[in-house]
Parts: sequence; structure tokens; C-alpha cells
Amino acid sequence: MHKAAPAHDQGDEDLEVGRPTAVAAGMSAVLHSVAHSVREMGVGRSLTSLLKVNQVDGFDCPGCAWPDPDRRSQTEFCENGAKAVAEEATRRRVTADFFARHSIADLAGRSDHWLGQQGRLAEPVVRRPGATHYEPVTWPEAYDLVADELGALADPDEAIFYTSGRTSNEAAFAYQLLVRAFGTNNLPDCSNMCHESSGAALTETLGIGKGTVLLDDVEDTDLIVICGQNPGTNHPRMLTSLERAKAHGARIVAVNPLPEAGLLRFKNPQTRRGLVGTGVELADRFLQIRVNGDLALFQAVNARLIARDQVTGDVLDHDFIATHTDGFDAYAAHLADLDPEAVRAATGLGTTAIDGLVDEVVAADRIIVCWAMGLTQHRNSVATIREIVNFLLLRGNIGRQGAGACPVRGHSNVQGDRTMGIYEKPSAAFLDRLGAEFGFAPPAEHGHDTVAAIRALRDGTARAFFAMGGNFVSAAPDTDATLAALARDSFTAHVSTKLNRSHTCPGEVSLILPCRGRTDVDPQADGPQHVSVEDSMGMVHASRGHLDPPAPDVPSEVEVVSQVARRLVADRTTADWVGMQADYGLIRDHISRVVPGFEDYDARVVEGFTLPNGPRDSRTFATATGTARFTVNPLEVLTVPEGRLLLQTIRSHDQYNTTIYGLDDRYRGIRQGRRVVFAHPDDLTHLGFADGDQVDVVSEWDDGERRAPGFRLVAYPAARGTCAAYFPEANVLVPLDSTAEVSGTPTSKSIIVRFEPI
Ligand SMILES: Nc1nc2c(c(=O)[nH]1)N[C@H]1C(S)=C(S)[C@@H](COP(=O)(O)OP(=O)(O)OC[C@H]3O[C@@H](n4cnc5c(=O)[nH]c(N)nc54)[C@H](O)[C@@H]3O)O[C@H]1N2
Ligand SMILES: Nc1nc2c(c(=O)[nH]1)N[C@H]1C(S)=C(S)[C@@H](COP(=O)(O)OP(=O)(O)OC[C@H]3O[C@@H](n4cnc5c(=O)[nH]c(N)nc54)[C@H](O)[C@@H]3O)O[C@H]1N2
Ligand SMILES: [Mo]
Repeated sequence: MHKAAPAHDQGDEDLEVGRPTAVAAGMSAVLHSVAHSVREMGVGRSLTSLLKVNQVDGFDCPGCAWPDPDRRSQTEFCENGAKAVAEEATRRRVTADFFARHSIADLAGRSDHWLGQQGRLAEPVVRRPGATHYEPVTWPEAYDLVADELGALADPDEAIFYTSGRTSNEAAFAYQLLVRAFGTNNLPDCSNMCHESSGAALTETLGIGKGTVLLDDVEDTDLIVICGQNPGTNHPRMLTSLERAKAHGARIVAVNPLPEAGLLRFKNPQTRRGLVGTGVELADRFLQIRVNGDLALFQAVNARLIARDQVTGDVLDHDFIATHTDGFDAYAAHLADLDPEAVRAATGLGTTAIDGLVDEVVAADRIIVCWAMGLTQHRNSVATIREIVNFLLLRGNIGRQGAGACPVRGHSNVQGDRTMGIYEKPSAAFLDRLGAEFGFAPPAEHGHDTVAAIRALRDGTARAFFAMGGNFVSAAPDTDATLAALARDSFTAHVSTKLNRSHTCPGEVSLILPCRGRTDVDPQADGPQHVSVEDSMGMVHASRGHLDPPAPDVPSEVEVVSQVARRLVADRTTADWVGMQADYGLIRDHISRVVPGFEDYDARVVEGFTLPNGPRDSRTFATATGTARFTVNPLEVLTVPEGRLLLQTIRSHDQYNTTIYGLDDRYRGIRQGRRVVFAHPDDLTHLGFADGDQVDVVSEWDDGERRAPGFRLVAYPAARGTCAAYFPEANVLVPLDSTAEVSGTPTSKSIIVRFEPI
């Protein structure tokens, strides 16, 4: 049995549980964002930064990847975007004397919330072998140490290079070049835990691992189906688009095990009516699905569409199917055997609910399906997303105005990082172009994704860990296993803006390298630099920071990469690392020759541009057959043994992944605490518990049990048989080996658990 004690200041003595709300945003969101910003940044810095968010001459919001509208309002941000900005632009500083006061053991006992609150990292620090504390180090010494430690490895594949999704295109491209020049494709990223399942399913069936819609499509369509996503908290600006879609006559169907506030009703804080009125009803129909039921739901819908077409002949888009797809006959034959009992068991939905959705679908000429983590973090996630593609193909909902697939990305540049080559399985074509551009032979063998990287560290086949952002330890599954794996490292280095749990389990030699973020100015030898990012819909634009950095000598991410590269791989490629650091335009020039769709990048990025997208632009599909592909996906119902529930892990309204802004989850009625489990009152009764009980949550897996101690049960209108707890507190429960088929994503949304009274 693995056991994790809660961090010592993480007690939830003040926890209050109230009623959930059914409406998102409105005046309270404005007040919350202003209060939070002023507390962290002060009035002046708040104004300078918030007025520059998502403006043409400003910076891209470091919050989510939802695109910016063309005509931006003066305040193109949301409550949670404002919190993301304040988190980075805070005036608090973590300097070397902080690390003198706090030993590593002390830091390891602190909560994620406390760690993040200490402020921006301002000085590089090192932990030397056997030391109990981090101590100051000069920048040149720090870079030398990185080069010496990595250079001393017997094999480049012994190093892991992680990336989170805030890194700019320029930094990401330079970083992957450094890593490949060093000699490995060990480039796991947060995407492995996020939309990898979407990328895998869409690449196979549509020939591109990205969505096929633009903002205009979402705002002018007939039906939007939103599955496994909580936009009111995680993509609040999407609610504005949904409101516009409704104004144009669209209908919205929400598919979710929880009645999330933002899906049900929205008061747009950017309009007067939204500030004072009752807001608009968003979802016209809510299907409260059982966790992991979506594959069955889409199969049931698709089977009904095919059956209705057999009667009327006008439900399916026969021309589209004949011209642009393959595999329809096998698919239709497979669905003919669909077992209604299996559908009911998997979805928890009755036939009326499913028939109702089918009626909506048949009435809608143009349909968009949006999804996020509720679909991607299950064992059958790739199959589920393939099934959504089947659904879209049946009625020709790809490559038409107002129709298509819309995986809604998380981190603000996670899609761009992948486009730039942050990928452990790069294509041969990409490597060929990269090698030709820089006169070297990149390694061809595929590298480790996140889970494989943890295994390699655990087994000792990898010994060094370098992170470009993120918080690997708290984001990864199986926290105790990940902590133990990282602690075996001979060397770790984290390029970070804020202190986090990953810094508290150093390798033998360990560095924390502070860096500049989106909001900071970035002066280099050739003048002030801007970077660029790609949003969830493949639109690329520039981002310029305006604020003073935490300390004058804190480098940009590009500078860190360039300094390490000059010491580690200077003679291995033709890259001019000094020149690229002085002028990021040079990096963009390289990108324009290596990455398709980025021609004339440096000039075009000023205005911004949209990347080409075959399925969307011209119904061309770069798949194995050159057509869009129907796929047959076996339906296996995830059965939960008696006395157990299916746990999903979610974000509160007051966090950004592992960064905890505060301890409230306003829309779900939670205040001043995070160790809660939401479950249906009848399920609690059935299991012999009641609202308010304190329990340990225990997950069950082939290799044994895992325990998350000290949670309060909250009676909540969750789908029957399911429950929910917050990420990252519940990550100890996610078994390392429980991953999605094909994509390898940890199954953070379907974990079998039981409760034990304490
Ligand atoms: N403020 C804020 N913004 C963020 C983030 C943040 O932490 N804070 N994180 C960013 C990142 S990296 C990402 S990836 C996104 C995440 O955005 P979301 O995917 O919205 O985030 P989660 O909280 O994981 O929510 C998952 C949703 O799916 C539902 N769900 C769970 N299981 C199932 C299922 O089996 N079927 C269906 N249909 N629904 C299910 C849950 O009830 C919940 O509503 O947000 C990004 N934006
Ligand atoms: N159980 C469970 N686990 C999950 C999920 C879940 O839903 N459930 N979601 C998964 C998902 S979708 C994701 S995307 C991952 C997130 O995994 P990560 O991206 O690794 O985690 P974050 O919490 O976003 O990383 C926060 C840290 O990034 C650093 N940082 C912030 N901005 C910058 C910057 O501009 N530059 C640099 N260099 N550093 C910066 C700060 O030091 C901060 O502490 O977690 C995954 N883990
Ligand atoms: Mo994510």
C-alpha cells in the first residue's frame, strides 16, 4: 500500500460547504478578479497588465488557449485569466535568502498553495550533493553545471526534457533543437497528460491532430455539443462565444456527469445586462452522463442516425460519405449489433435522453462538438474521440462553415509547442527538415512520453531531468511513485517562474532556474523581443510583455536555451545560438523553413495568421487512405465492483492546474478547503456514508492499493455511481500503469475507488 500524508499546512479546518450555483460569471467574477489582482500586483501594475491582456500590442493571456476575437474589447480577459496574470505579475519575490530560511524538507511539507504564494523566483539556486538547502549560484556557473551534468551522461537517452504548455513557439523550437542536437527525442510534455488522446484519434481519422473549426464557426452554427468540459471555470471566454452562438440561433447540449455552472447559465461580465441581469440560459439540454459513458453515447446516437436514414434516406450526408470517407459499411455493420443494455450501463442514460439528442442532431444542419479533459483521460479515450469523428462524418460536419471538431486546449501554447516539435514521436519528415536546416542528423528513435519517462527514472535507465516550465511531480499520476522516481536522479533542473512541488524533490545535484514569463519585457542585444503562440484553433499571433521582471538578470526561456546550447552542443549544428538569442526573428526564419504553414513567419506574425488545416479548408485528409476514416471501436463497459465509485479528478474555480490561487470553488459551493469528494447523496447512503463524513479515499489497481487520506464527503448532484475530487490532491490515486490505449494518457478521469471511514 502506498500512503501519502497531507502536507502540514493543508488542513481543511475552515472548510465550508454551501449550495452550488447554476450561473457563471456576472458581477461577482469582476469583483473577484479585481480584488485578486490588486492584492498580488498593486493598482498600477494591475492596470498596466490587465489592459494589455490579449490586445494586439500586448501579451497573450497565460490562462487558457481559447482564441481571441478579431475585434477585441478593451477588457478581453476573464476572472481566471486575471488570476493567471496576477499569479505571474505578483510583486512578491523568492530570493536566495528564502532558501536559506527554508530547508528542502521544510518546503516538501508545504502545500501547493503555500509554495505558489511565495512569489516569483528571482535568483538561480543550486542544491549540491547531500545538502539540506538550496544555495545561491551565479548564472554562468548554473549554465556550466547544466552542460557538465548532461555532458557527463553515458548516453543522451539518459536525460528527460519535459515541457509545459506556456513556452512560446520561439523558445520551444530552440529547446527541441538543443535537445535533438544533444541526441535524444526524450521530450515528454503536459500534452501527454492532456489532449494526446485527441491528437492520436484526429490524426488517424482526419489526418491532422488538431481541431477543424475557427471562432466564427462556433459563433454561427446550429448545434454545439459540449462534452467533458467545464468552460465556466477553465475557458470562461468561451462562454462569450457560446452566448453569441445562441444569439445567432444555435442550440447547446451539455454532456457531463456534473451540472457545471458555466454550462447551464451565463452572465457576461463584459455587458451591462450580464452584470446586473439574470444572464442567459446556455445549455438547452443537459445529459448527465455516467463518467466514461461517452463512447457508448456516441455509438447509440450514430446507430440511431443510421437507422433513421434507412427509413427516410435523408439523415446521412451520402455524397460526403461516398466522396470523402472510407470504412462506412464496416462501421454500420458493427453498430447494427450495439447492445442497448451495454449503452444504458455505460451512460446511465435512458432512451428518451438519447432520442432527444438525436432529434437535436437531425434538426441541425451544422454541428460542432467541443470537448476537453472529460473525454481524454480514460482508458478508451482515443476510441471515444474516434467515435465523435464517426458522428461528425455521418452528416458531413467536417470542412463546412459552422461545423467540425473542437478539442478545446488547455495551456495557452500547448498546441504551438507541439507544432514546434515538442514531441517524443517526431515524424521522419520533420526530423529531415530540421536536420537539413541545421546541418546535423537528429536522432530517429522515438523517445519517452510522460509515463514512460517516470518508468525510466524509476528503473534507472534515465538519470537526469530537465523541465522547461510546469510542475511534473504534481501534474503526473501516482504522486508517490513519481516523487520516488525523480528523487533517484543524479541531476534535475527546473526552468520556472514560480516555486512548486517539483522543486522539493531534487536529484543529487539540482538547479532552480528562474525565467521571465509572458507578462515581462524581454530586451535582448538587438532590442526588445516579442514571442508568438498558437491558440486552440491554429491561429498564431505575437505576444509582448510590458512589466519589469522579478530581477534584471532573470533570463527569458530563449536565453536559457541559448546559454545551455552554447556550452553543450555548440559544434554539433550550424545554429547561431548567440544570434538567435539577440533577435528572435532569426528563430522565426528557421521555423519558416522547417515547419509547414509558417512561411514568412516573422513578417506575418505581427498581424497574426491562421495555420492551414486540410479538413477545414478543403476537405483534404492526410490519412493512410487519403480520406476521412470511419473506425470500428469495440464497446467495453467499465464495470465498477459493488461498494466502489468511479472517481474523476477536476479543477476548482480557484486553481490553474497545480497552481492553487485560493481554497474556494465558488460555483460548486466550496469555501476554504480542497480535500473534498463530491458524490450523489443516494450513493453515499448506499455505501453507508453521509454528507460531512471524513474518509480516506482508496483506489484499487492490479498492483495494489493507493490511499489519499482525510477527505470530507460532499453530497452533490453528481451522476450516479461516480464521484469527483480535485487534481492534484487526488493524483496519488491514479496508478502509473493505468493509461489510455494508444495515447498513453493517465486515466485521471476514471479511477475505481472506495471510501474508508476515519
Ligand atoms: N482557470 C483555469 N483554466 C484552465 C485550467 C485551470 O486549471 N484553471 N487548466 C487548463 C488546462 S491545461 C486544461 S487541459 C483545461 C481543462 O479544462 P476542463 O477539461 O474543463 O477541466 P477539468 O476540470 O478537468 O474538467 C473536466 C470536465 O469534464 C467532466 N467529465 C469528467 N469525466 C467525464 C466523462 O467521462 N464524460 C463527460 N462527458 N464529462 C466528464 C467533468 O465533470 C468536468 O466538467 O483548462 C485549461 N484552463
Ligand atoms: N489527476 C489529474 N492530473 C492531471 C490533470 C487532471 O485533470 N487530473 N490534468 C493534466 C493536464 S490537462 C495538464 S496540462 C498537466 C499540467 O501539467 P504542468 O503544465 O506541468 O503543470 P502546471 O501546474 O501548469 O505548471 C505550473 C508551473 O509552471 C511554471 N510556469 C508557469 N508559467 C511559466 C512560464 O512562462 N515559463 C516557465 N518556464 N515556467 C512557467 C511555474 O513554475 C508553475 O509552478 O497536468 C495533468 N495532470
Ligand atoms: Mo491541459
